[in-house]
Amino acid sequence: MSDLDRAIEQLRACRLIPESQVRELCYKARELLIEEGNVVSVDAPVTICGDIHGQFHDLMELFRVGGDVPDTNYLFMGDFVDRGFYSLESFLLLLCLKVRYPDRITLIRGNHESRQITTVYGFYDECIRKYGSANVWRYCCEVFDYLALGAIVLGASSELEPTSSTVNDTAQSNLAIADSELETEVLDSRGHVTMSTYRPRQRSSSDASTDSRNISPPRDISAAPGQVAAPSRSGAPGTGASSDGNGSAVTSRTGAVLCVHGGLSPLIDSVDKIRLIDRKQEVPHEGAMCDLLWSDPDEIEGWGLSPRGAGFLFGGDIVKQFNHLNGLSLVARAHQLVMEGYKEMFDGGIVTVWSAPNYCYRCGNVAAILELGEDASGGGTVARSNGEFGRSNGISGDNRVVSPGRRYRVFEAAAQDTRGMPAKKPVADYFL
Ligand SMILES: [Mn+2]
Repeated sequence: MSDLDRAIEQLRACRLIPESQVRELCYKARELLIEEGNVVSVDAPVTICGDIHGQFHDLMELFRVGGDVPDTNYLFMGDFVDRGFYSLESFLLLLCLKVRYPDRITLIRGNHESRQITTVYGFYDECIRKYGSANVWRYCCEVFDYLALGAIVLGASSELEPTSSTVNDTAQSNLAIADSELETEVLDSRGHVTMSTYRPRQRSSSDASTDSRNISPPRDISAAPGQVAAPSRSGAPGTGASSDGNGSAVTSRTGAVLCVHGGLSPLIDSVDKIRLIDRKQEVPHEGAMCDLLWSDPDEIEGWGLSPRGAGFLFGGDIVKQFNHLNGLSLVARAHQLVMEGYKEMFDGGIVTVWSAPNYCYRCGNVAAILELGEDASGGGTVARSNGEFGRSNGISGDNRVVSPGRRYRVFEAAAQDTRGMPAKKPVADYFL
C-alpha cells in the first residue's frame, strides 16, 4: 500500500496525517492544480456537491449516499473548510483523493478557501490547535490559490439512468425506472429511501403552465423507519424503459452545465472570460474572481448589491441570457444554505446545491448532491479541441439546449453517535 493510500485510510478514520506528509501532499496537489485551467472540463457522469464546511462525518455520509471515490466521479464546488470542527480532516481527505484519482474528483474554490476568511471562521484556529503551528494552514492556503474557479460538465444525459445500488433492494425495485427530467430521493441515516418525487420533462419553457418552476423538494422527510414511501413506476427494473412518450422534439443536444461556487459577475459575459482571469492569488475583495465566489441569485431584475459586502445579486434575466449566450442549460452553484438541500430557480436555469446537513450542527437542514448521468446516445455536447463546447455555429435557428436529467439525493446529518462532538455555541451570519 502506498503512503497516499495509507493517508487516505487514516483520514477516512478521521485521524490526521503528520505535518511532513501534509506538506508533501500540498506540494503534489499544487503541481496537479497548476495544470488545470480556471474552468475545468468534466465529463458526465458526475455527482455535484455543495458546501462541506468541515463537517467530516457528514462528508462520510455523502460518500455513503453518493458512492465512494473512484467508483463515483465527484465535483465539489468549494467551501470545504470553516464552521465545522473537522476542516482539516475533510479538506486533506479530499486533497488526497484528488492527488490519488485526479480524473475522478474535481475541486473548485469557494469563498472560504481564502487566508482572510479562514482566519476569522475557524480553519486557522483548528490548524493551530491540531498541529501546534500555522504551517499546515499555510500549506493549505497555498493550495487554495491554485484551485480552479469553475467547471463545465459536458455530455450529461437528458434522461436519468436507473438508480444505482446505493439504495436498499426494496426501495430500488420501486425506483429503478426514471425517465423523468428531475428526480429527488430522500434518504434516511441508514441510506434507505424515505421519499421519492419526480417531475416529467417539459418540452420548453413556453408551454409550461403558470405553476412555479422554481423546484424545491418535499419537506416531509420524517417517514418512520422502514417505511418506504417511494412511488411505484411502470417499466421493468433496470431496463431504463420510458413509460411516458416524450416525443423526439427534445432529444437534441444537452447544454453544458457551468459549476461555480457563488455565481455570475457583471464583468463576465462568457465562460471564455473566466478562462482569462489570473486566478493564482488570494481571493480579491472585488472583481470577476471575487464575484464568481461570492455572488447569489435573487428574485430581482438585472444586478443588485449583495448584503454580503462582496459579489453581487443577479436575477433570472441575467441567468437566462448567460446560459443562452454560452450554450449552457444550467448553472450549478453552492454558497447558500438551503433548508431542503437544493433549490432550482429561474425556470431551472440555476440550482443551488448545499451539502452540509444540519449546518453548524444546529440549522436543522437536510443536504443534497446532484447526479448528472452520461449521455450514451451520442447526442450530447461535444468538446472541441480548443476547450469550447457545442456552441451555435452562427447558423440561424433554434439555439435552445436541452436540460440534463437531474437526480438529487437528499440526506440528513450523520447519526450523532458517529461523531462524538460537543454542542456548539450559536454562530451568527450563516450567509457567509
Ligand atoms: Mn460560500
